[in-house]
Amino acid sequence: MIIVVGLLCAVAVMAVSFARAAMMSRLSARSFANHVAAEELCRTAVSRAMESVRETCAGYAYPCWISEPPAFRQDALSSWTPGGEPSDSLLRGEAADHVPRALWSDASAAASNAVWIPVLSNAQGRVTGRIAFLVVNCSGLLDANTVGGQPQGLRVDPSELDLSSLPDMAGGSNDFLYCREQDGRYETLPDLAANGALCGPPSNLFVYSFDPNPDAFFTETDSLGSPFCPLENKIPLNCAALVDSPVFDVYSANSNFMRACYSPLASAISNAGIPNADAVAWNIINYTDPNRIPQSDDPSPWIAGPVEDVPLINEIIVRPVATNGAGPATNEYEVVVELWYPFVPREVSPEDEFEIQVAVSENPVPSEICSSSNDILRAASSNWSFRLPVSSMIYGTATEFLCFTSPPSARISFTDGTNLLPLSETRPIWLMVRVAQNTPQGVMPVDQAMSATNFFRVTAPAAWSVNDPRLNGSEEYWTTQPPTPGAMNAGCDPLAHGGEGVPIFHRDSAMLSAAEVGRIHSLQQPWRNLDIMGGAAPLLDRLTARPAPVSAKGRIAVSSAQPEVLKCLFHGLSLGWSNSVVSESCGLDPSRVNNLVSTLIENGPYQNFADLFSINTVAEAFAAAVDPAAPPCDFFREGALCAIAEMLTFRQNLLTVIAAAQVLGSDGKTVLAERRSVSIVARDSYTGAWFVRNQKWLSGL
Ligand SMILES: [Ca+2]
Ligand SMILES: [Ca+2]
Ligand SMILES: [Ca+2]
Repeated sequence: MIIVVGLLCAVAVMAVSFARAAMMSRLSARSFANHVAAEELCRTAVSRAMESVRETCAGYAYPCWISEPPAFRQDALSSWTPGGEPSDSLLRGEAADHVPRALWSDASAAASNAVWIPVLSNAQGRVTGRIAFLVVNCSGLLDANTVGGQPQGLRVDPSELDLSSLPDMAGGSNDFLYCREQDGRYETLPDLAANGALCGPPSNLFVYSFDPNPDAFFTETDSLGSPFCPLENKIPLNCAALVDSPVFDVYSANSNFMRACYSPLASAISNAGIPNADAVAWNIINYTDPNRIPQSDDPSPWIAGPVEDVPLINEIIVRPVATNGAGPATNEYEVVVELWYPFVPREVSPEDEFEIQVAVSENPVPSEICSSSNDILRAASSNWSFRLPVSSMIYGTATEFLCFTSPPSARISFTDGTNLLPLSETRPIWLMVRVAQNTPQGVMPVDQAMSATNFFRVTAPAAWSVNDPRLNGSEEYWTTQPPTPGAMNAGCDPLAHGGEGVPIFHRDSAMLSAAEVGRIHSLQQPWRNLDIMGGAAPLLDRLTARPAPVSAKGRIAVSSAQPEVLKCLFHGLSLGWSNSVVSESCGLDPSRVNNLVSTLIENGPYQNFADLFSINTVAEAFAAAVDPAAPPCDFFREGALCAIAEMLTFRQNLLTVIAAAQVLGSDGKTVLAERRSVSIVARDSYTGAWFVRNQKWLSGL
């Protein structure tokens, strides 16, 4: 009996224990299920947040939330639904450490407006949970993992940025870079905050950057941010510099080059709305190709063809020779030809084997002679014609201009048998001047003066000057002027009417930045190059200096609203050029940089380069940022843009999403579980595609 009762008691105890354990398991299972449901809701909240980003960014390359409903701030967006119940602060606790300080005021203002969005169960239509979110736009910050660390070099990589002006740095940028080296990659903002060289929580720095392809551009704005956004690849500028096989058969390019390189380039230029697209394309090709022979599809490209950095015929003087060099002038004449080499950084050396050819004839010469590359001296009276080698020419030195005079043996004279007779309408001479280069293919003309069809008819002593020697093949740009042998011509003003100025920069190798197209002669008027901070800005969107599509890290959004980030782009920047003798350099003016930065912020955000320069104030601010003491020429005027263009992106949206989710009980009020997370989301502003770079669960409720 006692045993039986004892057993029953034991069984009863076991049953109670079992029931209790079962209840505990059930509770724990339910709690676990609620916890999982809350995490799932939290992920849903991130997706819902990105849906809000998609809606508000449709048609824009950069978030512009300032004009949206009241819950939105410039760089922050929060969950909102009509009549929504305010969510408790999304930024409490650990979450706050994930917001860059530069964005704190926008983030906290938006967070205070965040509301819960109810989540309804499909089956019963009752509220089973709710979500809230805050999206902080971190696109306009610097990627702490990639910026800085390298000296200013070719100025094409964000690692060349000078971080020393950044207020985030406590002990100078070197300390920061040293700590970064020790720490390795930063994955979250608190991770970055542990870098001992920052003066506090990161403000203008972020831990990620992502531009899926800087070498693509969009062709239509309305569908920006959707999968239907039409994208095209940018066209390489450096085709002529980078192809391995020979491209040119003397003056013309082979068909492979024309199909693969020239045609896409000319089309892109034309599609950008630039006049004279063919001529501009050939100018780009000759700027980048290693030779100095002007190539184009023109049968005589040395006459009015593309620009190469060769000695250019600048002034032609026919003058009487003084008796014994000092006495009164006689009716014996000499020709003086002035060459100008206005190019940097390249120079002309004797090894380049340039020569000047002056052909003088007492009879009209068939125009075919002018347009043929055959030696012109054979077609002229050889005793008045001459050729002379061109030795060294270096811009900024005494050899920038060189004059070549008829040798005594080639002086021009007419005689009646006794006396020398003057030049006159009835006793004219015909004159043609060329510069040629001795190449492995033979002596090839590279420049020719006056016009394609005429030997130049001279009936009296005079001096003829050209305004822009690159246009010296056209008669219309020549005028008679007081002679200026060895100096800039009377009637030449490289800065007139917004002209580009001198020197003219010419590489004969690959461009480093697409913005170098601003140095390309546009052929429309003297001293005009492509205005990349104006009508030619669309070229920056369509052309690339890189050989192939790349993924670039650390690019900076020029639409950033953070002044310190934009200032960093220009900090410590030095602009300049040098040849073997002369160099010119200048920095930027800090107060004018501040003005440029505020102009950029006031007028942003921007869709692309064309949009950036659609208003003149931005171009003016770029030009004005350069030290006012800098030489007045486009090399410096466009220098600040040229130095940053390859580091910019319009495609990179980086978002910190703080999400909260609650699972609610059957009364729709009791909170059964809550989860909060912070995610870094990278978004392609062109297609709207996005991915979560990392998601971290936040501790505590
Ligand atoms: Ca060239
Ligand atoms: Ca060439
Ligand atoms: Ca001159």
